[in-house]
Amino acid sequence: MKSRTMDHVLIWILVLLFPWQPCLALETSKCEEELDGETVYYACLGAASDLSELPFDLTVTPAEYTCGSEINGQVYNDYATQDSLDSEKLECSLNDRHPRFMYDEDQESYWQSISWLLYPTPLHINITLSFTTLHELRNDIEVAMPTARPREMVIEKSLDNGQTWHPMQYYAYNCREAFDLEDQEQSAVSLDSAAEITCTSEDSDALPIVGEWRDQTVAFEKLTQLNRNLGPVGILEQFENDAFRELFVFTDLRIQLLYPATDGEEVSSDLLSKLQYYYTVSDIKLAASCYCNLHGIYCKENGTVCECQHNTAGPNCERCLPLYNNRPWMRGSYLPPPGGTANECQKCNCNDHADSCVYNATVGHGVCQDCQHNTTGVNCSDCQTGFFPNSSLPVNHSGICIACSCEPLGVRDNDTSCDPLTGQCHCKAGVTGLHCDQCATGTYGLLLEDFPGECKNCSCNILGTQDSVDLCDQTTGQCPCKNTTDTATCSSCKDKYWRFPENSDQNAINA
Ligand SMILES: [Ca+2]
Repeated sequence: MKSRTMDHVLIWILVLLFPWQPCLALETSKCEEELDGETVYYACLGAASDLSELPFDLTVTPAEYTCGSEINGQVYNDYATQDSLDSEKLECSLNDRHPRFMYDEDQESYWQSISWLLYPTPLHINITLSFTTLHELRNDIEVAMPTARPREMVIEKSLDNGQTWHPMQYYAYNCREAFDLEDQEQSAVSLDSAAEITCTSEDSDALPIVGEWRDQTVAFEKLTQLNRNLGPVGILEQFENDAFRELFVFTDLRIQLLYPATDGEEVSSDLLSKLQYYYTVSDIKLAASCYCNLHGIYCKENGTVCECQHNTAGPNCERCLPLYNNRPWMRGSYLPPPGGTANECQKCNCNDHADSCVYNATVGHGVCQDCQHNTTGVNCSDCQTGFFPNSSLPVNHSGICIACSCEPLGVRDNDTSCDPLTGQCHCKAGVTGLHCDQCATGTYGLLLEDFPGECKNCSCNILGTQDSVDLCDQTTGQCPCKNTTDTATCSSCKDKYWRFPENSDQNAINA
């Protein structure tokens, strides 16, 4: 077994060799495999994808704030750089500055907003990336902004498809003034401050760009910095904590551009100087994967739902399959590194008689629901009231439970149940048989309409019956008469016979 120190060394080597490799990784990307007839489960995680490989929609709001748009009948396509300001205005067209240039993998092309001619109306623009399902960030977000970066900006995220938003990082040239927050370098993040949402001045510009296009970004680098400060294993340990892990999970990301870099001239009436205040984005870079709770590698249906393994289900593999709730659902774990733990859902023991079960903490395992085939019990291993097991069949056989078929007229207190092992119905006094459908020896008539449910004595005249028996037909009550005697109880001579027998060996005498 590899030591923890070796893991540290190995992961650090990987991080140093491949700085853009995802911070979060597992030894194997397999979820499960068959080994010697047994299924072996592994925590599993797909490879991180770049933005270009992920399904998302990007929207700019207000949409008309893209350079070249028409607002109230006027086309806003003029802009300037400080270099060009004194000589001429520049113009852009919507086609050249379209939002799609933010993710076209071409560093030269870029989106550009309108210039801030509308001051003092705020130049607030939201760039929203909507993913249809939860994704997890696997590395930094880098927003390349080739002209001046905003004076104020926020990166936010939503976990509910844009219904509510949570800030991830504030950016301001003056954090105190803009957001009433202390200016803090992202590299200062520690375990204690990991959940804190901070403001940094590192990625903001004070002035409009002077000179050429610049290779500069606004970055969200909490994951990388934590990885650096906690160590690659340390950060994996933190992912056991829900609040920590959720820092990096999202359905949507939103970049709020709140104030462009200006030289302060916006407050004057100099329209021309306002031409140099605007935003540009040439590239949004991030690495993410669909969020499957370490129970799946791929997303299917155009990236909208996880292809769940480990007997899990749901868009994010966030629950167990119906018949696999023998223990509570658990998220997969990165621990122990580098392989992690699958925490797969386990099948309930329902003996093939149920399609679902629910974990019950009191009994300590899953309780089967809606047992079929007349079975019952937490494991569908008993027969329902009114049924008993066919001992010649295996317990998972659909015919395992046989109906008691007790005769209602013959049971005690209308109880038509039977012994759960033998199938013996609960007969009232004087009634016998497995199903309580027979009168005891010497009685008859349980099912007769004249006196239903009663067993009457045969009352055979033993002098008139064969072998002197006092037994009669169960249904009719007919005693077995000698060939010379008659009536139900064999108490008379047949026609044409006389002198009824005086002992058992005698017959009546033929006339
Ligand atoms: Ca581009």
